[in-house]
Amino acid sequence: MSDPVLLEITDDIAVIAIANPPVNALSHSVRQGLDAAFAEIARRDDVKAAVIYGTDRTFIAGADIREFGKPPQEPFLPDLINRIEACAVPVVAALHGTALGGGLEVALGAHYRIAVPSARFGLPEVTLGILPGAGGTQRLPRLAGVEFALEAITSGRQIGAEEALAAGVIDRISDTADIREMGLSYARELIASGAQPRRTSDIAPEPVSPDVFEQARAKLAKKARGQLAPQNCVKAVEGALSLPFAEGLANERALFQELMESDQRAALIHAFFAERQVAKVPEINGVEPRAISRIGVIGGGTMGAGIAVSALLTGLQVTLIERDAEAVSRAETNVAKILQGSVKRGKLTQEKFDAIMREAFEASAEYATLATADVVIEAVFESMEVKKEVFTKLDAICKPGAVLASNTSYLDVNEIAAMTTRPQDVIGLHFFSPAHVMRLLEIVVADETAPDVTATGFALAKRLKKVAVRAGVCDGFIGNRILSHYRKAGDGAVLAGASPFEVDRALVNFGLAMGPYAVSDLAGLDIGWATRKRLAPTRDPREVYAEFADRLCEAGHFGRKTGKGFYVYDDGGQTPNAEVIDHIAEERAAKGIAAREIPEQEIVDRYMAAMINEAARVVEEGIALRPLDVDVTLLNGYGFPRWRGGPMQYADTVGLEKVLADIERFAQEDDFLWQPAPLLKRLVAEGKTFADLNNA
Ligand code: T1G
Repeated sequence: MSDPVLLEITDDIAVIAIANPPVNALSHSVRQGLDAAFAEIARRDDVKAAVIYGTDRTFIAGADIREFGKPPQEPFLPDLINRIEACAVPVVAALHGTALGGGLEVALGAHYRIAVPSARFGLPEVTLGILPGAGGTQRLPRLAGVEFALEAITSGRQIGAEEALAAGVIDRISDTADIREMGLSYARELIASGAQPRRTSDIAPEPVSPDVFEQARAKLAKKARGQLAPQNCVKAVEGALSLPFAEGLANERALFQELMESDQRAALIHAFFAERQVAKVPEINGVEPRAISRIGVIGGGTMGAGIAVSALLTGLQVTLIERDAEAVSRAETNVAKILQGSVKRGKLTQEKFDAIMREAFEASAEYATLATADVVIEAVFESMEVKKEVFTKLDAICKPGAVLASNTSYLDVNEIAAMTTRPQDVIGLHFFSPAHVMRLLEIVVADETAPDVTATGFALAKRLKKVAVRAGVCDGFIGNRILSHYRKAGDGAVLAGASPFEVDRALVNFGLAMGPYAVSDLAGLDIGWATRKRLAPTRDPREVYAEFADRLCEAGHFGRKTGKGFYVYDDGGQTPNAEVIDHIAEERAAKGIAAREIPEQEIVDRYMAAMINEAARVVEEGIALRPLDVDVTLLNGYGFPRWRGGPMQYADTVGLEKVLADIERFAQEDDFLWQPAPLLKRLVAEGKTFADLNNA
């Protein structure tokens, strides 16, 4: 591989070009190259300034995350950045693309910073379970103030060039396509004006009240409950105020190392790479997706309108079909309302909204308007009869090569494909509600789906900024199938002695955004009830069926929408519904169950063991390609705590032996629900992990 760092001397200026595609990460060879370049500059007396810039798409996007977990190699990044800062001549960082993490830290070690208008900046380390470990927590507070630095570092968010300029992170914005020239002309100007090196470490940080740190800690204890990195970020920034620079840097390093060794860092890095690896699906490798510019959506309800907005926001043309004029008008209102939400949140200008509604979006009752659609996504009522009617019409109307997709959340996509004369063009695109917000998209590949149709599904997902996961056809695909199992484990814990409220609390403490019973109330208890009734004829008589939720539904309590479910909803918020306890007590008595206290950890163990066990089956059956596909699904569609990496990462962290032992323990209570998955048993026997399968 050619040298990733090139040094050339032009007009007494040392120009350092970094060429380490795809994102100029600070790999070992890049660090060595930069170190050598600044050693060379220190040796020469004909150099009056230096410029660092990134070739191709971006400045440095950070340390090379692939090196994490391996023994660090010198030069270490903090030392390298100190060397850049110590340079005897002015150093200019010429910035474009994304200067993130160690990349921004390199720029902060330079003396002057100039950027193009589209450049973006950030210290996203906290999203990886670590913290800016190369001076970012010490230099950013000095340059931009403690409060700006605290917010930027604990959120990990990206910052635009204008905001960076206003905060003092960069000195100039220059609208040019020639990054090298931009840096050179700034350097020439600095030389001409006799400018000297301007070292950020020399700046005394503006003091702030200690309350600033206490408030940050308290806010993060709620917002980032259970997470280590945000709290260490606060401590590192605190050190920028309370310690001299060198000691602040040492404090940052110690806090960084502590995080590097944590399970949370391993889990968050796993999530980062899994969300990229999940799109690497063998069957579409090298397969050209079909062109996508016009999308058809059938159904203008919550899902259809959300899908339409998701496509409209990425510049696609959308034709939405409803059954009659009144439904068309309702659909238009739904779409406009969701888009207006983006305007209110500042994600869309009113002008753009008007342009979308005028030029990109149309709603109609005429299927004929779909004749030019490249992809049509059906999002109508979950009934095979209705789907049959829709797909028969689509088959007759749509152009050859149009992709016909169903948003069904559990119906058999093979059966839907068989309703058409073109099963090779049929696929499942299972969006999650609200479709314009949730990142997960399950791409359900039917038996006859053509590879380029699957590739088109992934291309559409990328266009919609979704995280797509390939799923095989089964009831519930990946996520909902696993969900039905861990929900049963929750019910089992309730029948054994826990209350639904204890189950919710245990899982919220574990890191879920909401407990399963609160989620059911939110979604509507009638939905789960309908599913259970649908599956009743096929239910195995050995299954221990929990009835207490049915009792609530029979009484008309469907959760938030009726003001009462597992919880009672009034203007005082939500409080446990005592009626539930009576239903459960009656059910235990009828089933002859003597309730016992279920410790919080056991609730978590039951929940996780059921999730992991069914996930192992889903992987073994090929419904999910790899364990990482299950992790990506649960992280992006089911609120699984990201800092635990997903159920399979969690299983590897606690050990598959423990998971199997838990399953065998619970099987003594219910040997139908708790049957160890063969894959899990095999991995334990072979001393392997789910991670071993990810890389197989
Ligand atoms: N290291 C290694 N590989 C990386 C990488 C990185 N930092 N960033 C991206 N990649 C790979 C990625 O896996 C993918 O690989 C390809 O590049 C394109 O990425 C000391 C310790 C820069 C905004 O957290 O946010 O610095 O799948 O698909 O959508 O304080 O990548 O093609 O084989 O995401 O255009 C801090 C992480 C590191 C930035 C581009 N930096 N990257 O997005 O492309 S920690 C980050 C991103 C650190 C210091 C600490 C995004 C991007 P493949 P992509 P994209």
